[in-house]
Amino acid sequence: MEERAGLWRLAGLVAGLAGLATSYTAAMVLTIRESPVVAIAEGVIRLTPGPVADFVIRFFGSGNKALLLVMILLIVSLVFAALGSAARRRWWVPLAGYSVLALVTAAAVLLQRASGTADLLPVVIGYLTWLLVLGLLTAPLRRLERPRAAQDPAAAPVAADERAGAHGRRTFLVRAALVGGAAVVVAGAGRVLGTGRRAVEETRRLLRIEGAGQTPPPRGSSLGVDDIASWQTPNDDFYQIHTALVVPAIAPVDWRLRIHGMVEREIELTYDALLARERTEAWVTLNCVSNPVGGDLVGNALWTGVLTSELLAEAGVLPGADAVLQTSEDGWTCGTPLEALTDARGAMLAVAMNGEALPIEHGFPVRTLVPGLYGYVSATKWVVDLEVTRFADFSAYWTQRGWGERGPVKIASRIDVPRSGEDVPAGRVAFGGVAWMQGTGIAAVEFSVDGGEWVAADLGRVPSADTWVQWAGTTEVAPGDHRVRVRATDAAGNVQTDVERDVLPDGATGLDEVDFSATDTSTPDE
Ligand SMILES: Nc1nc2c(c(=O)[nH]1)N[C@H]1C(S)=C(S)[C@@H](COP(=O)(O)O)O[C@H]1N2
Ligand SMILES: [Mo]
Repeated sequence: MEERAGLWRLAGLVAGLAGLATSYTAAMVLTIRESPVVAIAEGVIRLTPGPVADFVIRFFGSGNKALLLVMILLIVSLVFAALGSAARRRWWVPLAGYSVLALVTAAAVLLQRASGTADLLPVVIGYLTWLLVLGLLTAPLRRLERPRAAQDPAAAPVAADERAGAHGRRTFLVRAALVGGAAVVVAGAGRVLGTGRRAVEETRRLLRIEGAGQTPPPRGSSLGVDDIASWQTPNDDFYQIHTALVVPAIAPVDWRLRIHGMVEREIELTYDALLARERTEAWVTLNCVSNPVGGDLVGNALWTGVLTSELLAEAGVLPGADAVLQTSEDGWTCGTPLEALTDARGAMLAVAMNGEALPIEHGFPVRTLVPGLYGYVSATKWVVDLEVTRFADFSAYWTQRGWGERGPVKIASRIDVPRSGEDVPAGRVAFGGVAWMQGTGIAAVEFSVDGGEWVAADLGRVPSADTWVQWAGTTEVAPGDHRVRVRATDAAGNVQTDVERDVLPDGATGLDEVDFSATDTSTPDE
């Protein structure tokens, strides 16, 4: 019966490794920075006491991470085999074991910098693979285990029993081989996806864009109120919107931009040629047309790049053109009014974001950025082609799907403080948030509690009309439940409308409002 015990262990091992393979490849497909096993390795490194870690790192040189991975793989392999073996007697042991492993891994993933709940998907996929494969592999084994004594000895002669046993064993081995083979293929696919990206990630990390990041946020841009979105959005916190499931990993040496169409002369640019040109740098707020009132698909960053107006002037735009059809490496398109790319607003081909080379998710190595337009008509990530043309002659990705052809931003303001449902002490209550109208600028922000008078808020300082502005103010609030609303007025005197419109087709309107309650905290007189 020793051989049979071995089969159970093998079942556990194959199921375990299959789960690692699917979770690894899921992480690569979702371009999560690293796979769950690496997250565990990093967690181990983080939790290892300093002197021990120092020793390990010095002892194994730079190979320590690989070694740690191999050690983790060996240990979990033993655990997997043990779980398979335990499944023979008690089906719930592997279930419990997988659950503990998944939870530990989930914790390790969440410990990583800038991870979100989506990063847990590979863990879930691995967990499901474990359960599925173990069930698949142990089913034939379980049939082998049926106690013979319970059966009628006459009905199950020894020869037939042995034949059934051989059959069950064969079924098991075939399944184990198929699953093992599939796991190798899946892991291999993940590796191909992963290495391309890792190489680009490494290139990007080592890249220094000379002169980028020299424009600090203006003094006074932050009002110093806790919980208002920070005036400068860090790259890791900047919202991401893209249709690509696997984002393009483009090495700068492979990048080319073609400017063509209704121009006197076509231009083809390499990354080096682009970097060799004179650069511009500006703080610009970028927002998504799908951002609902009060939503967070908006961020403010320092962008460094080359003015599109200069490139288009060099190409020589022909009369009659009114649009530029932009195409990204992944085939996404948008149509941008020609004027927005040639006027003085400072539209650029951006190479850096907050002083660093663009993060891959934000369009590395080059993206477009146009102040005053929603991202879906302007901010092409991984941009590779600019065709000067006419709106009448094409229709771009989102326009084909019912969104507006031109996408000028709309004036907006948001309440960050207090949070929805927050309980604050009654009396003087602090309110605050952000407001934006790129291209025009924000002149005033007011808030009103329970439909009462509009209270003017203080505004943070801004370097131009193209960024959001922080606002904050206080007013007396009595104990009880309340609702605060906010509205902005732009520098042209337009007051934000309270008419509510959906994001489709060209951006939401309406006023942000937050419900909160105020509690009497004054000490009653004795
Ligand atoms: N290649 C590509 N570029 C794209 C998109 C996309 O789906 N693919 N989405 C656009 C949209 S809708 C927005 S709002 C901005 C978001 O840019 P971000 O992800 O850097 O915040 O990118 C734009 N550029
Ligand atoms: Mo968007």
